[in-house]
Amino acid sequence: MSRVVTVGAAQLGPIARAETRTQVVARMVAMLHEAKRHGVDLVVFPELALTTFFPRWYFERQEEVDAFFEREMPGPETKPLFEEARTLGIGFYLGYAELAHEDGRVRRFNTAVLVDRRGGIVGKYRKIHLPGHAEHEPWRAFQHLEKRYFERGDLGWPVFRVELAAGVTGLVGMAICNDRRWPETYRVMGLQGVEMILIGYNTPVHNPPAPDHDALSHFHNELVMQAGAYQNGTWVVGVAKAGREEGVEQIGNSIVAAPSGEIVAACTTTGDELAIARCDLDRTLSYKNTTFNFARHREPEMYGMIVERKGAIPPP
Ligand code: CDT
Repeated sequence: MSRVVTVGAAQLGPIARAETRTQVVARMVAMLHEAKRHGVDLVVFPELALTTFFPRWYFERQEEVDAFFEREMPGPETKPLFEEARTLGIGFYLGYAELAHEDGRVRRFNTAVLVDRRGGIVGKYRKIHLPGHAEHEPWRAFQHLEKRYFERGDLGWPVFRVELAAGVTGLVGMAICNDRRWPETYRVMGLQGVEMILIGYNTPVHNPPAPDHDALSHFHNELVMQAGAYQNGTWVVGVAKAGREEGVEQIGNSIVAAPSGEIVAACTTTGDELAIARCDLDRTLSYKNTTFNFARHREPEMYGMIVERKGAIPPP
């Protein structure tokens, strides 16, 4: 008996600043229909999928920033996405900027939700590894102000038990963009038995502090997700918002990596494109039960430094 979930990596091409959420949702709904025609059970959309990638700009007024945030999910513009997915019986991952009123104050997070085939939110994740900088740095060709506009996520990396396809329940976790470069992200979910990790991203080709990495951006994208999949015996679905957005080139290269570490599906454009993979969740078992049998082979008492120390301290 296999446990197959058909997954659609729903890469989005550029979203202009002037584009409305209603227009973006219409593009996403079109992708849901295409997914349905191919028998897809679960669609993964990118990080901050409803608007242009606004951390590339420095805004002086908070109201300008807040215009990119959602106050409710679903809200009036996103409800059609939830309703169409429910009608089609498709679950989805959606990244968006979340404005929440919590602990008597306004809080802002880079968030993703997992919606099940019945249209209900069954999981939430708030991005933990926020890249970039907190102050305006005019020397850069463009800004990356995630550290200014978002708080660090406060939910850890929970793993959710969700019915992903008719009669197939799986263990699903989420991460967002820069999280995918850190092995801790995958391992915390691996330690909860995760079978599929969903990751949306916006990755500029050009990295202003390290332009010598630019030519390696696709290689690094694949490297980290393939390694995360293999080392934890899990499926990994990585999905881009891609293409030239407001003058900034972003990578595509959306992929599905199998628990073997192999890429089994990939987008080949930088526009709206669906890459589809049939993912048997039981293919995780041969890795989880042998090479990466954590209970048998991990040596956590030797790993203390990983949580005790933040930056590297070389020996004297
Ligand atoms: N959105 C996001 O997290 N982007 C970052 C750019 C980092 S610059 C190396 C990423 O890790 O792709």
